[in-house]
Amino acid sequence: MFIDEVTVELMAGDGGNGCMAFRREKYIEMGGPFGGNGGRGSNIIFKVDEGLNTLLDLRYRRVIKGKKGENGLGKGKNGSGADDIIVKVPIGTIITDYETNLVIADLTKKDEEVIVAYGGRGGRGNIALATRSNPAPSYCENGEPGEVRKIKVELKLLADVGLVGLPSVGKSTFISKISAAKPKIAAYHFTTITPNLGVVRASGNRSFVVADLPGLIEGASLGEGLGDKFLRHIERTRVIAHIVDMSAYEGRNPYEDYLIINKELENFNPKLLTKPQIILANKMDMPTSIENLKNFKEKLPNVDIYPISGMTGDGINIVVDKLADMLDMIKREPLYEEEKFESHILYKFEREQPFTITHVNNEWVIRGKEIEKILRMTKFQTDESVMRFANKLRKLGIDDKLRELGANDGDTIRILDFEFEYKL
Ligand SMILES: Nc1nc2c(ncn2[C@@H]2O[C@H](COP(=O)(O)OP(=O)(O)OP(=O)(O)O)[C@@H](O)[C@H]2O)c(=O)[nH]1
Ligand SMILES: [Mg+2]
Repeated sequence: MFIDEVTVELMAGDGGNGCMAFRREKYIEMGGPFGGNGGRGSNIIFKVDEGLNTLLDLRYRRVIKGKKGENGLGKGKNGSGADDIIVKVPIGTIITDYETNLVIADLTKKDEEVIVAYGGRGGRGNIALATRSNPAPSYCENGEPGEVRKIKVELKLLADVGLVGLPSVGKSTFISKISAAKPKIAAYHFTTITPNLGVVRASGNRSFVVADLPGLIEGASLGEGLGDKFLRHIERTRVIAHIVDMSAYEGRNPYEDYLIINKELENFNPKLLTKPQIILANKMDMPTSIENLKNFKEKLPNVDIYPISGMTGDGINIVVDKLADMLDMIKREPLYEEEKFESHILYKFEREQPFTITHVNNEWVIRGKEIEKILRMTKFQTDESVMRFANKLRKLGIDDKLRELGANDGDTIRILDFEFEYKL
């Protein structure tokens, strides 16, 4: 099965917890801090695997979860980091953030990889937390939670030439003649239901990749037939080879067919019409084709039209070399503008509001990624760690805001499932 779009939820691994321990040695009475740091949680990485050509594997993995880093231990032992999760995807895979629609990565190169969700860093143990003013802290941190995000994964085939046309005009026959691709060919419409790729060799040791796509019909851009599902694959091709059936099979008119297809391309994305297009007048072996081609040419006097027969192979070598010549002249342009990409770090700051405060059922509820993260990283075992947490609340400005909003001594404050009393 060919799958070219999936949404996936990613949960990178949490960092391991830091450790609080003290040195206890025979002849040393008061040992120093001795707790190690937790290890980093798994990142979730997407990597190109050239052997793949569909996103099918991802379809059955709606949630991808990273592993937690190991906890730090006594005797200064740091926990080890969890192995990263590598998700293999075909070349041409685009990953966007589900909420912001910003592009995280467009993977177009062999073995290219990108971290899509970052694992949490390990919590610090009390060795790492020692300072000059507090050389033996009796607290440590929990690991940082791993990044959680929903993404859209799309495949846009990385072909040089896209074959477009109405059903049964001979697209699959053509690709089977010019490459080693062996698609299904038949007289009924929509024989091809998923794209086929073929590598074509041209003169001068040149080669390029052609995509045979399912047939388009009027209204395809609105979902008719196999719809716009496959139009996306044309977006990345550098040249469009538009095949028109000159035999006027089933009483059709080649010129009208030609207009229908261009209209659908334009409706889907006006940029498609600015791509170089070559017109292949196919089925020239049929008796009616000569007359039809003459009329077709009259309608399009300034356009180069290449007569071919995918069946007999007539004219196809000329077309193959012409395509190679065209490709030599056109460089591959990036599919997305720079601004459409998210910059992983900047974007975090933009999106995250520091915190919100609501007053419900006589409780002040504080929400916010940063404060929730701090809470989850705090171990409330000792007065010291509670003090540290209170300091952070003050630093983030939460104390001031509560006072401003009229919180009174003794009111209940809640963050996630943690409750405490407000003290002025
Ligand atoms: N006479 C003649 N018949 C052809 C030629 N090319 C293709 N055909 C026939 O036209 C029919 C459709 O061919 P396909 O190659 O399957 O057409 P397609 O454009 O891939 O069709 P869909 O996948 O359904 O969109 C088949 O019966 C082919 O044998 C040609 O050059 N001459
Ligand atoms: Mg076909």
